[in-house]
Amino acid sequence: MNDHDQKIVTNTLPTQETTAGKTDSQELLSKLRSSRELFEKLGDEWVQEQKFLGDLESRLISARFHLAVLGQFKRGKSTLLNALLGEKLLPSAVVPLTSIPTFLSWGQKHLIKIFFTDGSVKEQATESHDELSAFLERYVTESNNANNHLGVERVEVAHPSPLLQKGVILIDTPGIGSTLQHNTEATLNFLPQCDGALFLISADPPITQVEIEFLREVHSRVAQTILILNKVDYLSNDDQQSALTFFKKVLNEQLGLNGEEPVFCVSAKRGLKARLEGDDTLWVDSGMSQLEDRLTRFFTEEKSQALNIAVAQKAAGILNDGLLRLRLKRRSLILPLEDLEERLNIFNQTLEETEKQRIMARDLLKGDRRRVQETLESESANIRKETRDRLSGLTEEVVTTTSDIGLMEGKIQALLTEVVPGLFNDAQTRLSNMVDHQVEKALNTQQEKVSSLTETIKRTAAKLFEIPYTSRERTPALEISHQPYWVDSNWNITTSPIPRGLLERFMPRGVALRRLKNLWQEDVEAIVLRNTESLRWAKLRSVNDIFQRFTKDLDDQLEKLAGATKEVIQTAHNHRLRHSDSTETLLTTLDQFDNQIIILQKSFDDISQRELVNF
Ligand SMILES: Nc1nc2c(ncn2[C@@H]2O[C@H](COP(=O)(O)OP(=O)(O)O)[C@@H](O)[C@H]2O)c(=O)[nH]1
Ligand SMILES: [Mg+2]
Repeated sequence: MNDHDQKIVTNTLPTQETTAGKTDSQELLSKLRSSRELFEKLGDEWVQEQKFLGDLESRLISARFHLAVLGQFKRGKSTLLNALLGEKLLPSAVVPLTSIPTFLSWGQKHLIKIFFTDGSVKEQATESHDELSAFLERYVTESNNANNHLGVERVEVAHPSPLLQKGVILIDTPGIGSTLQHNTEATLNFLPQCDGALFLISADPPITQVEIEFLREVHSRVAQTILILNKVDYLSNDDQQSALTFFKKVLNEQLGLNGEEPVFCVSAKRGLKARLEGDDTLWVDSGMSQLEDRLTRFFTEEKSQALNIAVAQKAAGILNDGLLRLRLKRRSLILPLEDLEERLNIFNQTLEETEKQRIMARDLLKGDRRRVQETLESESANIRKETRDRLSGLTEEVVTTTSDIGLMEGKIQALLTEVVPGLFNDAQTRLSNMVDHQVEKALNTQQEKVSSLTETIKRTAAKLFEIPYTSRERTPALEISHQPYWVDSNWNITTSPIPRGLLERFMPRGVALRRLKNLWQEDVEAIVLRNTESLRWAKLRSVNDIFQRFTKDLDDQLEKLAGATKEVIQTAHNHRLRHSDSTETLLTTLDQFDNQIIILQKSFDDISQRELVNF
């Protein structure tokens, strides 16, 4: 990494302060860098350590906290986000918006990116506020993009707000509620990948049963929820108190919360005004200032602490491995030559044995993969049957309950538009849960197997060369990256282009109805087939992809460890044969590195200990 890169790094790190004054993330980052540089000086035999430590640096730098803003339509989600940004950017409307989430993250300049379901992207970069919000409005509002006919998948906005610079990504979500039922399901599917949620209600009208149910689900799916009572500017102090008491009573009775959950009372509208006019007093009065503090302090710190612990522990483990090989090399430089060769032979036998076991484990994994694919196929067949039954039932009901044949087609179209997305979102969630669970189990078993093989290699080497070695917990390699993704897919609802009911109107009613039932049955069949197929295909691809990547990662892990361990012994051996006179100098250098690694390792341990105490 050159100087230029380093500058960028420092600028983008979350910047919470600890009691020591220096940020933990920054201290950790600088230790990671020192460690990596140390292994770079040690040379190519430690290239794995250099790479792993570099990976940890990037992970720390790119850590982001995903915070979804939730609530029914018109509770003021977009207004609240605009207030936090200090700009009227997101469209705030009286009509329901489409089911398109907007991701707000930090950028030096304003930039809007519209991602379409066909994979294309449209960008708008301008500092003109009007152009930006007009551009957004074109894609995310129901009035401009009814039923998402433009095929937008998601929207990303880069914005230079200080809150975003702290590493928070704010997500404006479609409002839940009865109007667009499938939005609720899509939002719920999306939540487990978020780190926290802001849940908005207001007193106009008071919390509804739909919202209570939604909040209940949110609570069970997302780690942290912050409750917000918005639009308090409508209320007198007394009214605000009674609204709050009522809300807490509901939380207690319906959700079993003990009443200690803080509820932030805000006026997003006044907050926005305060930011636009630079009125600090109004910002505090609007309640937004307290909310903002809570967001930065609580969420970003909590997340970065957990991440810091994980990173520090991993780094200590990496140093441990590097140290073991350094000592192997040192020992290989001083053992009598014959003795060294004999030990190297024994070690090679161990490597052959672990290689055999690795091949066996890989075959087992192939079997697991086949079984996952079988589950996927049989569950897709179930989904096909269930959704077909459900949709046929519903269309038949329309046919039998509508007396005017001319009205049927419209009714059925409306019904399909309403029901299909929810139905297939549910199916998708079910299929995913089922398959993911099985995949995870298979991969975990494989992970354990490979971990135990790598441990065998290290232990054998240590024992054979009489080096003290304590194993360090190395967290699993399996880390599927979790950028939240919106699962509200573009489900197919197209029926036959030939208008129905024209011909049929002139037939005897019994005949006409039978004919229409059959025709719509065919449409339903086609819709079900297209949707289950796209669902099955997408999942199959992702399953194959993850198995492939994982197998390769684990193979690499083992192969590289074996190779690197053998290499240090081998190069020491070569060194002995070629220039035995310079061995003393090399030994002294290795001892110095040994000391430095121990010091760094201790500082990683300190960071993870200190963080743990703070929790
Ligand atoms: N009086 C008042 N109105 C608000 C407040 N926050 C939002 N609104 C209004 O409520 C309506 C819906 O707001 P919007 O942000 O679009 O809600 P969303 O659908 O949840 O994103 C708009 O007319 C806003 O001006 C508030 O704090 N006080
Ligand atoms: Mg909105």
